[in-house]
Amino acid sequence: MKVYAFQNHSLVLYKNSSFTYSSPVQKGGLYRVPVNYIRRNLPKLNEWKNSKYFSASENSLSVSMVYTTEKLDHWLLEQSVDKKLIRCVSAVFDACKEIAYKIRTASCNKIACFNDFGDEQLAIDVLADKVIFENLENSGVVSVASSEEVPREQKLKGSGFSVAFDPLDGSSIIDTNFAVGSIFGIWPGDKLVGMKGRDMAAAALVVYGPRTTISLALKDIEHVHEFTLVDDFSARHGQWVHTNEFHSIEEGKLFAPGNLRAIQDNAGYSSLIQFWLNEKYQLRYTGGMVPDVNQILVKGRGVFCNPASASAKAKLRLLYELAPTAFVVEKAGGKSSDGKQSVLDIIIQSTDQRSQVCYGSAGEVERFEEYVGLKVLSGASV
Ligand code: FDP
Repeated sequence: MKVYAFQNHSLVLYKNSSFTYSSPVQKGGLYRVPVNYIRRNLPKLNEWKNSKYFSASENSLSVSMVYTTEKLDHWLLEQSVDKKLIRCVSAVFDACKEIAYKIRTASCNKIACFNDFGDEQLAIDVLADKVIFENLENSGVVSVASSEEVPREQKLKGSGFSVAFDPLDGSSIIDTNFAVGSIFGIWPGDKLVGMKGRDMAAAALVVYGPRTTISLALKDIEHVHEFTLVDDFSARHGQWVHTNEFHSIEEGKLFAPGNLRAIQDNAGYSSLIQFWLNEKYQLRYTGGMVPDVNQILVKGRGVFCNPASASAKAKLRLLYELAPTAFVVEKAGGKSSDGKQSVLDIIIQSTDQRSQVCYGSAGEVERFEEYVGLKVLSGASV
């Protein structure tokens, strides 16, 4: 029997056997118990196992319990988010739920992971791309969509928003079963090129790890909100529940240094790495940008960077990866920089535009600008 405790609001019980509960229940399925009921009847959560309201024996019962906040749709309604934006965000969450399931059930060889889609066996990143396009199209509120897989603006039949996404970031580590992610940027209107990150209506970072989570940032809502996919053993492959809120990124000795090969001809980056080593920072780098950045939100401290050099060029794309991630990081109280300015202030000139980047606490991003800056990129000697 497992007990997972999250914060406030309601208790969700999963049952795959019988158990006794004070109200009549059906066999099987999911039961939501209002938090007031829990407070009245189970003043101490850890006493629940011995309570008269839940009885269990080793042989007859297997119950897992999640003590959590509200479901995604209730949360969105409570925040008074624009109805069209709710439809767009819900389409993203629906797509990610399906992708999470496909990733969990994929089979992998040494090169890639595959899953069934219709009658075909498709690589998981191609599959993720299809699933997202279908969900955005069906939402009716997306007029333009563009994906890192097919980097051009494609007209959809809806109207209201334009969405850029990286369907499966970290495709080179998916066969190793490391955490991978998806990235979404949602802009109002019907174009992506010509916009800035700061113009976004919403952005999201999705982590497919031991848990599937989405860190969602909405323009008019404070902070970043984490939703966790909680399995409900149904054909819907789970439901999203609000599990965390990220509001500050403090100074702290945690670093995730990307594109390390650039230290060969970027002396500023080499010095910055030396600074972190001298200061005995904790190394936490997986090679997947989404989990590497998302950890900064969860821990509330740290730095991620992916600097460039003449021989190790910038790899990450502004539209699909950098701008949406910057939107999430800055909403969570952190900073972003390309070496000189916030990533949110860069005008997106083309779908393929790339940049070096740093995300993290204010002090770390300032240090990146000081050590790395644009020195190598502008041709200045370092
Ligand atoms: P991947 O190529 O595996 O999709 O966005 C691309 C990305 O992963 C990032 O997630 C990651 O931070 C970066 O590339 C790692 O690049 P290198 O493996 O070239 O260092």
